[in-house]
Amino acid sequence: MKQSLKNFDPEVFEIAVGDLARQQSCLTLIPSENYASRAVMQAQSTVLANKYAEGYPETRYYNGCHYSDQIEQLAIDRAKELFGADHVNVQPHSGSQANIAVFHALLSPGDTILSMKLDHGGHLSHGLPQNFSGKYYNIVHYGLDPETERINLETVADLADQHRPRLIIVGASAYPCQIGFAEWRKIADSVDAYLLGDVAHVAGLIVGKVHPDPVPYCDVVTTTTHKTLRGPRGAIILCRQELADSIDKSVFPGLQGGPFMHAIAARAVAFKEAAQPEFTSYQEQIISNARVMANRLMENGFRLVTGGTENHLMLIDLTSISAKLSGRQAANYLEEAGIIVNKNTIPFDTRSPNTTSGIRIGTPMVTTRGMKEDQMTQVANLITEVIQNRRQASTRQKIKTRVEELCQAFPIYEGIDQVLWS
Ligand code: DSN
Repeated sequence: MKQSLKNFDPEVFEIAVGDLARQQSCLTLIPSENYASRAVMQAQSTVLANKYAEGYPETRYYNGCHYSDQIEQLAIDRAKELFGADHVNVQPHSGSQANIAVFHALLSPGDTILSMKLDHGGHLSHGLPQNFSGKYYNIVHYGLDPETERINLETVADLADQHRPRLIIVGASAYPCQIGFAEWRKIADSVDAYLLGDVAHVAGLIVGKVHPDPVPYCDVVTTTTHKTLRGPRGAIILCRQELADSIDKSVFPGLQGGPFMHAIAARAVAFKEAAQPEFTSYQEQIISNARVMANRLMENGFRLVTGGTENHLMLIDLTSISAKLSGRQAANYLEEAGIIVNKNTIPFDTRSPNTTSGIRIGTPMVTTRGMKEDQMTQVANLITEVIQNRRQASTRQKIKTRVEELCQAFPIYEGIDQVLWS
């Protein structure tokens, strides 16, 4: 009971230390990840984890919830202020669970949902046939326009008119363009549908005012808290006051039991961080870094889906380099060189999601490290060198050394004792 993790279970400790070293020495460009701060991680390892607190502040099903009530109310109040929302539920364990809770609150099984196709940039929980959403609801998908590779709002409006969905979902996990929500509100109103904004990827950009705001237009907004928002893993649901009761009941007791109070504490810390002026500069830098990286990649001969980026991510169409090169191969080559990206389908991809013709790249993590435009040009050139010389293992070794040097110049955590209880 009294021994430290390091002393009691060196096996687990060393694995965590190993991943810390990996995170320090690799350039991670996965747009949905980030480095949570030391304060966020500390809050997440507090004794608040030991408490069952089913219910909501002041209406719990367990005794001894005084501090659980305080922490959850603090998280709610901070999130409401940060997003300007009428009501916030801070309990969902993940983005998918937040979406399930919304569906349970607003829909009956078999109701129609209009949402974006996964292979055009949507999300599993937006109606993939193998996912709960595809099994329990009637899914109609919109995709991207083959010419522009953007969402065509006229097509969305036509589909809505034809299928009369009860819910329209706007939001994506691999879409490099900004989304304005006012037009979506008009489409939803035209068919009397609810509008859900799933802004998991861009929540930080929204707080930083470098992306349009969904809150005035959507009935409900879901977001994870660990992507551009840079908090701990988890999710929240924002909604209009009249939906508050049904959303809360849908999360608990509808879907979840005890909330993770330590995770809620860490969310509260993240909301405080996101309210600081530096957070806005961080979000501006993410966007600026993404533009610079996209431009250099295009100058180096890569085609990017939509011809660039308007947010934190970009999709490289590898067929512009070679018809034979898949996303899986490219991501593996890059990992050998210390650059972590993920394979991703591009619109109208002929390859499977496991192989893909694209890779997805984002700037939130390198921006958290403090990198700016100059480093983005360097990173784009390193990616290019790896891909152009993909038959040469020696190039990957050479680039790995340069990646490690760059990472050393922009450290994330200052030492093990900053982030691990030793
Ligand atoms: N899995 C996330 C992503 O990588 O975009 C979405 O939830």
